[in-house]
Amino acid sequence: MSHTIMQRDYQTEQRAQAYIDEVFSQIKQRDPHETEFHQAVDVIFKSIKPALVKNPAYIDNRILERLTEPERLITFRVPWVDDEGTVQVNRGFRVQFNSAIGPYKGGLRFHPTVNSSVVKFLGFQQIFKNALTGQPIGGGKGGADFDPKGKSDGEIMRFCQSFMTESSQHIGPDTDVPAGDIGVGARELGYLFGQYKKLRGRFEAGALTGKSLNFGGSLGRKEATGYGTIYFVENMMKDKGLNIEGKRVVVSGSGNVSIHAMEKAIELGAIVVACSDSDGYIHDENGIHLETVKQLKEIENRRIRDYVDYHPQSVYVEGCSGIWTIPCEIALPCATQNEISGSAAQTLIKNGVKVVAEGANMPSTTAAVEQFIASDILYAPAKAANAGGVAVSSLEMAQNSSRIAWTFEEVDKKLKDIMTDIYHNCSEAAKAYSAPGNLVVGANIAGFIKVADAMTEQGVI
Ligand code: NDP
Ligand code: 2IT
Repeated sequence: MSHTIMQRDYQTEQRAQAYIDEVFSQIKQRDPHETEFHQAVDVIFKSIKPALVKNPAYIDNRILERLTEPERLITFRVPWVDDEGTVQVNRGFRVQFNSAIGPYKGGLRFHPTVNSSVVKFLGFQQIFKNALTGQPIGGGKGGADFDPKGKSDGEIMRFCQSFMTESSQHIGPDTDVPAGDIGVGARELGYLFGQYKKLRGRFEAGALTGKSLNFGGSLGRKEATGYGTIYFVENMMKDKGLNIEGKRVVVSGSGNVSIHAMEKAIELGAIVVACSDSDGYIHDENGIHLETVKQLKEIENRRIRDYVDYHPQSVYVEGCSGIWTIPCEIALPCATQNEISGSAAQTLIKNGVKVVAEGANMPSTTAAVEQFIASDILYAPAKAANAGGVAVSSLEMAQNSSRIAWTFEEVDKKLKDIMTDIYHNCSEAAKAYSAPGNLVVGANIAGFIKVADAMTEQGVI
């Protein structure tokens, strides 16, 4: 390479890094308290320099400032009346982050920790996740700082109705399509849909996904995130001549994602030895009895500690973080953000973990991710590993538009193909950008390029 070419490359690289640093420092200055959002931006910014070097038009078009500023952030009052007749007020959010490749799409989270930082981190990473699915969906997210725990069915219904009274004017099948996330499942989506239909005076099935099968839901959506995560793990392992059969698996959480990840892993011959809820975890060396977990968590609304009453050979431990001290070959964080610390990652690695795949969104801290990458763990970042849920949401939208319902087998086959494509696209992008095997770089660059190109082609809007 001639001296001048090398110098030019160096200058472009310096310019790209200076641009990334400048935008990141502006973001932190502007909203200093939004730490989760900063973390999600940092993950993308640490990967994309080679894409900016290859295509400096992204810098000229100020793509990073535009990508990190939501198209719209709606904050609203959610008043409702509890069973005692007392008026309660919660704060609702919807972030419509990016519509470059389709209508805003992303779940609703009802949890006391929800705030603008959490909604923005989730909405931001949703942009790239949705791009990776290959489906025509933009990025959005929403929720409320409402705690569904201990609420009656009537309270949940009144809360959902009030939440939708405000949301209905912002959403629609071609505008913004919410779905579930933590604390929002088929029951909540039913109440949300009922209120949406009443306010609209029309049956617009495609305005929400994750609906009941009785009114426009898709077979396979309930299972999609957890199953998709395992399909992704299968792809990663196959590439290294490994498979899931007989492997010991630790899964955090015992909600929608967790239960279906366990179900598929067990079906493929793995031994799931632990799972948790927000109080603590159970450890069953002979393999968790999933039917008991389902009965407790899906049907009876009880705590995971009650599992030991039915399986006395198992152990319950109070507190969540200790779950990562259990030796396993496959770790699947499927509960919440930042649940694997740097030291938990170190312990997992010391105990021989081979695969870490994120069913939850941003469950590994920055320090944990660094450890996984440095130790050559097969590490699948959330935006790739858990994209199956939103991908099947998009298939639900397609079925709603065409008024046709596919069989479970048809949806499951499409999900498998989508997860295989995501794995190969991330893997290829990692190779093309000099980071073979690094799926963080692969997922971030593949997702970023698709969205940045769509934004560029649509002009400065
Ligand atoms: P659920 O509400 O069904 O389950 C959440 C599970 O995680 C519960 O077991 C819950 O315990 C536990 N949990 C929640 N918050 C915490 C916390 N702060 N500390 C410890 N444990 C906690 O939610 P989902 O299964 O739908 O979501 C789980 C994760 O997967 C989230 O990160 C979500 O963003 C992500 N995700 C979900 C998708 C979906 O389709 N649903 C798609 C892609 C990602 P408890 O019962 O005690 O509250
Ligand atoms: O984080 C996620 O991808 C979800 N909660 C699912 C979003 C959706 O629209 O199905």
